[in-house]
Amino acid sequence: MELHKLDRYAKALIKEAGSKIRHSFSSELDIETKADANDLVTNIDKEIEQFFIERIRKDYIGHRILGEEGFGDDVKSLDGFIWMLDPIDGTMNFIHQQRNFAISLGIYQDGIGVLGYIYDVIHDELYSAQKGQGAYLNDERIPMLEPTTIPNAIIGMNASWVVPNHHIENEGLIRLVQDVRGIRSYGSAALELAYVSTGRIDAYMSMRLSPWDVAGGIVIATEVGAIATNLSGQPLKFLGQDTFLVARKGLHDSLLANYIALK
Ligand code: 2AM
Ligand code: CA
Repeated sequence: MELHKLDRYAKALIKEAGSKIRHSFSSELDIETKADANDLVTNIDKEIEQFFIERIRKDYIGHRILGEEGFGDDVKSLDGFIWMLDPIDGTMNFIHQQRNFAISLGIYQDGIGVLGYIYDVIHDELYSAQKGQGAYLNDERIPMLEPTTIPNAIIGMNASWVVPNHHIENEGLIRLVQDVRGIRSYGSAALELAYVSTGRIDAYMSMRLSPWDVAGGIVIATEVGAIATNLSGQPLKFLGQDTFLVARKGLHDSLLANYIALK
C-alpha cells in the first residue's frame, strides 16, 4: 500500500466532509441521546460517517472501518487496514457552540498507526501525520516538543474527574490542580490531542475514551515526541474503551508516578 497516495485520498475526503459539516449549519439539527442524557448524536454525525464509509468501501476494498456511529465493520481484530473514525468528536460542542469539534481519523495497519488526522472544521485547520514523516498543521511542519515540568504545565482534563468518581482517586487530581500552572477542558479529545501536539497544552487525560477519539491524534502526537498510553502506562489496544494519557516526555512519567491512582 502506497501511504502517500492513501494520505492524499484521506485528506481530500476529510476536507469534503468538513465542507458538508459547515453547510449543515444552515439546516436544523436532529438531536438524539445515546447511552445517557449527555451522550448526544445528531443526523450530521451519522451522515458524515456514512459519507466516509461509502467512499472507503468503494475505493479501498478490504479496508475495514471502526466508526463511532456503528455504520462500519464489527472490528474484533486489528489485522489489515482499519480506518478508526469519529465523524464529529465533541458533539456536545458541535450542538451547543458550533465550534470546538473535529473530525478524527486514524488509519492503522496491523495495529500500527500509520496515518493520523484531526480536522478542526471551523478553523479549516488540518493536523496530520504519517508515521516516521513528522506531523503537520496544514502545510507547516509541527516542531518537536521540549520536555516540561508540572509547575510549568497546562493540563487538559475534564472537571468531572476531580470530584469523587468511580474511575480514579480524586485526591491525586486535586493535588494536580494545585500544583500545575493551569487546567483546561475543551470537550473534544481529538482537539486536545492536537493542542498537546502543538504545545498549546502539555498533557491531556481522560478516564474513558474510545479508539476513534484518539486513534488519529496518537499518530500525530507521537510524531512530535509526546507519549500516549492508558492511565496504567500501557499502550492502547484500540478494541474497546480505555483510560488515556498523552503528555510531553518527563511530564508523562511524573503524572503517572505522582498523581494518578486508578480505582
Ligand atoms: P464525542 O464527542 O465524540 O462523544 C469529551 O470530554 C470527549 O470525550 C469527547 O472527545 C467525546 O467524544 C468523548 N466522550 C464523551 N463521552 C464518551 C463516552 N461515553 N465514551 C467514550 N468517549 C466519550
Ligand atoms: Ca463523536
